[in-house]
Amino acid sequence: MKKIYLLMSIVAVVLVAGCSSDDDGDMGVKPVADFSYANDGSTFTFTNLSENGSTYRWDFGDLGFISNEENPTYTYGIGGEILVSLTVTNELGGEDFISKTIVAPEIIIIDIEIDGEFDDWEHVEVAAENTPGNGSVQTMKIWTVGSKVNVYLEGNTNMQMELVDMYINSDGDIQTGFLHSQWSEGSGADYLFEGPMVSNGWGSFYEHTDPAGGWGWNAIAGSGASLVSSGSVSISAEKNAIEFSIPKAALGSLGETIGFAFTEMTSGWALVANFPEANSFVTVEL
Ligand SMILES: [Ca+2]
Ligand SMILES: [Ca+2]
Repeated sequence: MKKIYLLMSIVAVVLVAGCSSDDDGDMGVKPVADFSYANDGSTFTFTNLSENGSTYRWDFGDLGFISNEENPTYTYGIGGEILVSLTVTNELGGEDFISKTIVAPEIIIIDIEIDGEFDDWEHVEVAAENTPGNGSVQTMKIWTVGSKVNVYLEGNTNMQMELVDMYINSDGDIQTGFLHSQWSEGSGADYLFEGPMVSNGWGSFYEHTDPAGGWGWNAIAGSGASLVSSGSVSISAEKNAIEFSIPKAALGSLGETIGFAFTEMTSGWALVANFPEANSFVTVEL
């Protein structure tokens, strides 16, 4: 028995010596993995700080996306804490590995539905506001991604939208269309919607016709139904809100921006208020 133990011990010593010899000699100088990163929104630029490496393998931590570039740039489709790993290998197969946790911005998906629920507007930025307490409409948001122009209006309880003249500068040019004195620093309304701001009311879109910028409009037959609206909804004791959409296809040849202004009236055509109180249309990019 003693002989067997002795033999096993000698084999073990030889094996350990053999492994040690491979690490030091055959794998070359051991690489050291390291990296830094910077981001612009969801796009991250990774800077490789590794030493003694010749090939690199990045695992971006979002299931399945890898890169062998030395200094990759990667745009995440997810947000939150993500574990990024880099494996560095030298020419002889020696390798090192490092992981770092990055934080990608939350991905916000905006999907507007005209349903009288207004949570879908939470992440859309405000396009225009009145001085608190003035007028009827007080806040406007516009979302133009997709095939429709979606609009959210929030107002005090004066905002009923029983009757509205909604002016739209759809070609982005404030010199073309109706030049409205109320918004003297920029109007150029190529379209007008006149009627109650409810879906399928008697309202209609009108196309501007007077080349001199005066009050000249042609009704577009059957166009009122293309305005899809929630109607004015009470959201608190002091506030009403409304959301509506207009198909982009209903607004002729669009420019790079679109501008809006409103004159709200009672059902008896008495003025309630104009929006915005600024003297040019509320304008956003398309
Ligand atoms: Ca909604
Ligand atoms: Ca215009």
